[in-house]
Amino acid sequence: TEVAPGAVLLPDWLDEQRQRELVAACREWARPPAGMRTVRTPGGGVMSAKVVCLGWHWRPYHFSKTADDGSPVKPFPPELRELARRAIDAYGGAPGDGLEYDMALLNFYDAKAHMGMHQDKEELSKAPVISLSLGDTCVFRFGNTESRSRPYTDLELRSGDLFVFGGPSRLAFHGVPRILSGTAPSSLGLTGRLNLTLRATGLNP
Ligand code: MD3
Ligand code: FE
Repeated sequence: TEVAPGAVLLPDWLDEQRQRELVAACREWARPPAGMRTVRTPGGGVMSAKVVCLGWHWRPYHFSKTADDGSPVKPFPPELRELARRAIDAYGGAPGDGLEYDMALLNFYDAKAHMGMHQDKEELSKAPVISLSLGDTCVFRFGNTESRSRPYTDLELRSGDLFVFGGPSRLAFHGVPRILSGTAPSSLGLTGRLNLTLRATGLNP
């Protein structure tokens, strides 16, 4: 379903088996070196969601190849390149779209974590951002391209949902005001929420 121009939500896109495999892989990717970390924002704040990066290391306003602990960033795995291609197919991309994905950003939310309204503008590529939700349901706030305030639409993202943000929606403000604690499918063995985004940085290796 097209939520806004270029923003397509495909509920329940990942079956439970695939969700379990992804959660297991994310746990591995979260291990040090270059594992899960806390992100400090330039304004002196701290993000409440914990972050893991693959392919490129993201800091606010900057991509690099070196993690905060000085280790090289983990590689972008071929399985995620294939997942991106399938997601862009499902979104309705043209043949060949979906081959340029080179980084993943994993956000781990506990019951109290949230994410303020922001735009994702670090990437040089206009390729859509691919979002996969795992674990607890969240309230996702999808706004406009002008400011972080109204008008915006609140919707729930559930475990297994695919959401692709391209076209005019690529630069929309968005955030996660809250996590609905205890709503994760019990078979996942996950407390909290895990969001996996796949991106094309448009940067050279
Ligand atoms: C719309 N993550 O990592 S996913 C982020 O659930 C981020 O962890 C949220 O915002 C999360 O930057 C939201 C949905 C999402 C991701 C990226 C977008 C929506 C987007 C980029 C552009 C427009
Ligand atoms: Fe974002």
